Formats: sequence, structure tokens, C-alpha cells
Amino acid sequence: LTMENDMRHGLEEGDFHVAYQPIMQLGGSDIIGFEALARWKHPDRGNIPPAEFIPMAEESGLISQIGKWILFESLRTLAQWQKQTPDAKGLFMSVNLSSKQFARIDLDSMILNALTEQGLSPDSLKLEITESAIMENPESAIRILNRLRAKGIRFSIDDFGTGYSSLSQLQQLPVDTLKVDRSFISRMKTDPENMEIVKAVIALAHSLDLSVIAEGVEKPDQLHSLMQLKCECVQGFYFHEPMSSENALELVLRRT
Ligand code: G
Ligand code: G
Ligand code: MN
Ligand code: NA
Repeated sequence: LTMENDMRHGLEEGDFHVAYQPIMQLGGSDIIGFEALARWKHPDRGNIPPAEFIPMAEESGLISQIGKWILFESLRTLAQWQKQTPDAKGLFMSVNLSSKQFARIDLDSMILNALTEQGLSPDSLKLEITESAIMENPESAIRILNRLRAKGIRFSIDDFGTGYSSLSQLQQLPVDTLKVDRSFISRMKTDPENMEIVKAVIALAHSLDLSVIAEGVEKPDQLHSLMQLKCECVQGFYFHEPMSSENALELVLRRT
């Protein structure tokens, strides 16, 4: 309960912020978008990682408020970049959605309001939903995804490979991108089976007309393998760690 109060308080006091991690297109190594990642600086305990506070927020129900704040804040940031440079025009913001938010009845209006408020078009937003969240209730997920897709919102399946979607379910999901979970990328070189899994996921994505983002790329040999496997997008510490909006804007300005 203390942590719940602290979170509530932290939201009001500005102890939360968003870090932005570039998503790169291979080949040109160009930035095509950013993933928005929640950060919480607790006044006494310092930085608390999202792996800790997101589950707490989900249990307490505060995730709706926090998730809404992250969506509005990251879209506000993207709109601000776009006002400062035409280079930011084609970028998308990729925002994580918790399964608890995904199931909410007011999801559509919240998302469309956030876009309208910042004067952004739907294609400047991408929503990340984990494979396991979708599989909690695949039929309902397909309905929600179709509804938002019709409004122009695109989706990525996050942590792909760690859940249990069947091929027929995957085929029915109106998503645009698979994000290969970083556990597969990190073991790609040491464990040949992992290399085969990554290869299979990329082939699967392409056969379903989806794009692929490899997460957690840290080493040049991983990048090399991914290029050979024709993976089109990457994200990871090898390129950039999550950063402040100021540093992200600088990066966007520097890329041309
Ligand atoms: O940033 P970091 O690697 O510490 O994130 C750890 C986990 O927390 C990841 O699984 C990430 O998806 C999740 N996470 C980070 N920010 C958000 C957010 O804004 N909303 C939700 N639902 N999850 C987030
Ligand atoms: O589960 P999700 O994909 O949303 O998790 C994203 C998290 O992964 C971010 O919080 C980010 O800090 C972390 N991350 C991004 N790139 C790397 C990387 O190259 N290595 C590791 N270990 N973590 C990464
Ligand atoms: Mn993610
Ligand atoms: Na992931």
C-alpha cells in the first residue's frame, strides 16, 4: 500500500519520466522511431525499474493512470520534436500497453484523444502489446486490434517468441510488426538453436507480411547475423540506450 501511495504521489509530483530508445532501420542505420519507456525516480529509494513498478501498478489498478500519462507524455514529446524539425516528421512513437489497459472499454477514446490533442496522425503511434497479453484472450484481442487498426493505429507484438501463439492465431492478428524477444538475440551466437529460432521468426514474419524488430542488440556479431537474416529493424544498447527527450532530439537533428 505504501508503494501504491508513493506511485500516486510520484505521478502528481513529477517523479515519473519517459526515456526514449531509438529503433533503427538496418542498411541505412536510420532512426525510424522511438520506444517510450517509463522511469520512476522515487524520492527516497532512487530509481525503481519498470520491471518492479509496472507489475505493482497493474495489481493496484494504477496502471491505467500511469499508462495514460506515458502515452500523453510521449506523444507530446513527439509533437514537440516535429515542431522543432521536419526530420522528426516521419518518426513513430512506440508505446507499451499493459494487458490491463488493453482490456479497458475506454482504450480507443483515450488513444484517439491523445493523438488529437497533440495534432498527430494515427501513423505516428505504434502500440506494443506482449504476446502473452494477447494470448490471455485471443478472440477479444483480435476484436480490439481490428477496431483500432481501422482507425489507423499500428501494433507490434512485444517479447515475441516467449508466448504461445499458434500460427493460425498469428495469421488472424491485425498487427504490423513482431519484436523478437531479446533473450533470443542475446543467446544467438552461443546457442545455435537460438539462431535457428531467430531465423524462423524472421521467416515467419516475412511470410505473413510483417516487419521484424530485433530487441536487445548489444554486439556487432549479433548485428551481423541479423543483417544476414534480413531482419529489417533493430533496437539495442549497441546503437543507443534509452535517453532523455533532449538527447533524442539531438540525435534526430544530427542524423542528416
Ligand atoms: O526499460 P526496461 O528494460 O527496464 O523495461 C522493463 C520492462 O518494463 C519491459 O518489459 C518494458 O516493456 C516494461 N515497460 C517499460 N515502460 C513501460 C510502460 O510505459 N508501460 C508498460 N506497460 N510497460 C513498460
Ligand atoms: O519488454 P520490452 O521490450 O518493452 O523491454 C524493453 C526494455 O529493454 C527497455 O526497458 C530497455 O531498457 C531494455 N533494453 C533495450 N535494449 C537493450 C539491450 O541492448 N540490452 C538489454 N539488456 N536491455 C535492453
Ligand atoms: Mn516493449
Ligand atoms: Na521485449
